[in-house]
Amino acid sequence: MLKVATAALAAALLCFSSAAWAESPWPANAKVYFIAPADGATINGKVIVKFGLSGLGVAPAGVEKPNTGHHHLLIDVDPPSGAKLDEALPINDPHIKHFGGGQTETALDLPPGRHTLQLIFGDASHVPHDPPLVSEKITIEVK
Ligand SMILES: [Cu+2]
Repeated sequence: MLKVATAALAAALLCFSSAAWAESPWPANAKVYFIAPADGATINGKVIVKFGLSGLGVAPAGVEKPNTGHHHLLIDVDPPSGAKLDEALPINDPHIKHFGGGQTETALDLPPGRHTLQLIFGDASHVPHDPPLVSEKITIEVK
């Protein structure tokens, strides 16, 4: 009897965890963050942005491998929300940069003034998924 109950419980847990997996493909400990620049930094010239990632791996766009994806940089824009999270991030949007080659840093030419930067991770097909894996949003001042 105990064995049957244990097996039923194990089956129920398995169902539950695979359902949760379908909603969020990102591991619970996965994290994206900025190594540089620092929040509030004032920058002269090119903005060197370094992307941090833990709990996941980087793979180029188009490479389907579990627990991998590529970085996207949101410039002066909020992350998508709702149903948009299950669609590919737009390719030709000047506010969204894809790093589909698997890059982990970039140099930006931004006009002088205040800008916000935020990272959002996407899968092989550029889909962020719901809930999205995003970094904190940082604000920088370009001279
Ligand atoms: Cu992409």
